[in-house]
Amino acid sequence: MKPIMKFKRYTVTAALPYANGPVHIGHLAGCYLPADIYVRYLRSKGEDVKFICGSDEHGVPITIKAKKEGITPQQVVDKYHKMMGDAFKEFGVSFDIYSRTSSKTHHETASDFFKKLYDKKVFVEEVTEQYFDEKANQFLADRYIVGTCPKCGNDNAYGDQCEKCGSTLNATDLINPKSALSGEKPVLKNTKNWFLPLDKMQPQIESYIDSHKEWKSNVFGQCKSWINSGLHPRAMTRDLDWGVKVPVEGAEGKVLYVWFDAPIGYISATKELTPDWELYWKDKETKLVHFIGKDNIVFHCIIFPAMLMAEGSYILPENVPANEFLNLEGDKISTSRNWAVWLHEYLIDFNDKQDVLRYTLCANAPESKDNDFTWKDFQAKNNNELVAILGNFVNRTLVLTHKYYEGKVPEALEYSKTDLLLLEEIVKYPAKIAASIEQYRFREALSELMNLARLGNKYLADNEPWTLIKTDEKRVQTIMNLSLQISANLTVLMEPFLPFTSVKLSNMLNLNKGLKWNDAIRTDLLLAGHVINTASLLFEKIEDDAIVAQVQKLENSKVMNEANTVATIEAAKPETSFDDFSKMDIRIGTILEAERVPKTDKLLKLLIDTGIDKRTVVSGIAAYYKPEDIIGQQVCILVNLAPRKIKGIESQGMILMAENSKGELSFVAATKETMNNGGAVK
Ligand code: B3M
Ligand code: ZN
Repeated sequence: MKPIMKFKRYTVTAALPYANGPVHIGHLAGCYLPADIYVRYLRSKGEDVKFICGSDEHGVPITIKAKKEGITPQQVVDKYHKMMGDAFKEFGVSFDIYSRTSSKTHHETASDFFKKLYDKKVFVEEVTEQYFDEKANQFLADRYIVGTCPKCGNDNAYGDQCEKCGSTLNATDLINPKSALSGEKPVLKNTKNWFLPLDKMQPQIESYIDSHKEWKSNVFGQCKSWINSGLHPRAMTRDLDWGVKVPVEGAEGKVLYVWFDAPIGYISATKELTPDWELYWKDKETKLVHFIGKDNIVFHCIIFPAMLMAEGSYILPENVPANEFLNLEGDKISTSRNWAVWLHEYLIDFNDKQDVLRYTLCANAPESKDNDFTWKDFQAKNNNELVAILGNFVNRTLVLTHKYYEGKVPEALEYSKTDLLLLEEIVKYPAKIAASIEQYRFREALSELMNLARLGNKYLADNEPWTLIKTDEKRVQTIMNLSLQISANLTVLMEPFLPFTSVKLSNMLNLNKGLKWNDAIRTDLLLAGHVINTASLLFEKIEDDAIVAQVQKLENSKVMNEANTVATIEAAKPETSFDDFSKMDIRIGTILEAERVPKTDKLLKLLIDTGIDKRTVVSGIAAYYKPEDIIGQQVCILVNLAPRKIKGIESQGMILMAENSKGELSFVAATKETMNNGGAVK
């Protein structure tokens, strides 16, 4: 175990999102919300902290989006940078700066960083064969290539990463690579690039990772598995025209690899924020923490630290609390399929309910495994927890205070035994919640916060001040005083999680605005005689129709998607000559027999009368037709296809099928029953 180090200051970053689309709940739950809770907590503890973020405006995701929308990459990033920044602000994500990697400071910082490594001869300069799309006349970096992952067989792996198994890849590792631009098979062509020799740095990187056994097990485990399979040199430059120009001679037409420039974005943003930026990046007493999603682990735990080590003057990340993914109603969140809850749309539908979403996403955060967001659960969390527990407790407390004492905090006269036990419990919460937050266990922290509200609720229910008021007014004063103290402590402790509600409650209680985390170990934040303000509800019940509307909205995107899928039928295959086509001998035949091929789902064995002979054909139509339904069916059959063994049966031809608009296969045949077998199809 490492000695627990006390840090003087904190640099906390949240992954720089690609500026190629609006922000959805998956982003928020993945890293921005936990990072914000962590930072708000640190600020409340009085720590010196800088919270850094900005848009990642380079890389292929941007240029692909630009191509799709028919606008320039600059127009793409301008549009989404603003939109993302606004969404974060509206949800209370309290960055000290939200910058962008297209800024001048960033271009200079990234360029200087590269130059420094270049001058230190860190890079290995190498001419390698890279994929080139001859049709598009350009080299294909990373996401411009798709193919089959050599590790897990996923057919949609990118040239730099497989999102299914999380492996980092080089484009040449992909099986059956295809250009994302033209769909063509790319060719290999020579080009010079600069590589970070991760292989040579492996011992250093390994001992760095090994010194962080306290990291979350998903993070540590992934790092170990990469290291164990051996690190490879990785190109830090790309043949592209969008990005930070490579600042050395002989690098025309090349830019820095986006995963080289993007993490430096954290540094550039800090530079823009404060002239003291070096303290936040180079002082050993600074704790550097990166909040990210799981697909970014290798870049933050291995590649970026390797860059920092090679540079030499920077501190290394102290922790990288990565979350897993959040799904939506049982399906992967997807921008292209519009399967998402967009923050800007949520705000239109649930005006002023940012904290309800923050609460649900935190309570359900994918901290140790992928998790699911459902609208039903959102409603339940609001109605059964926020309204029924936290809201109910606070509301009863404030309403009774107004009713019995005209809004003046009553004095606690004499504590009963249960009061004393309660007081003992209350003061434990700041440390309990803090311990969970400091270990990046935000769900646990939030449930502790709710336990404090539960405690208050139970206290009111057990003591029934509304009954006692008739018989023991003095006792009621103490009960109400204690309930008010719990409300005040809740105001302080909820702030990282529910900042909007905290402000609202603080105003209702007319609390001193400068209260800090450790003030919540006191039980006298509200002095007797202090006057509180009018009470209003902290949370409102969400009715079924609002939830049904959201589910319907998602259903609509599903329907739209299906419609689109049919509309975007695969691109036509390359041209074929008439001569080639006319070589095919297609006849009309009739199915005489049909049976399933054992141990397969798709195959039927057919006996077909072709007019010239009777032959066996194996056909993959079992999903669409039952054998007994197709006896007598006329079909088009290609009779001069070379025979082929399928599941041990020799198939002597192929029947022609076509896809209908629902994507199902149907027969291509003359409908007139008078058509004779053997008739050639012309
Ligand atoms: N833009 C990937 C992403 O948005 C990337 C993160 C950069 S952090 C330096 O998932
Ligand atoms: Zn894979």
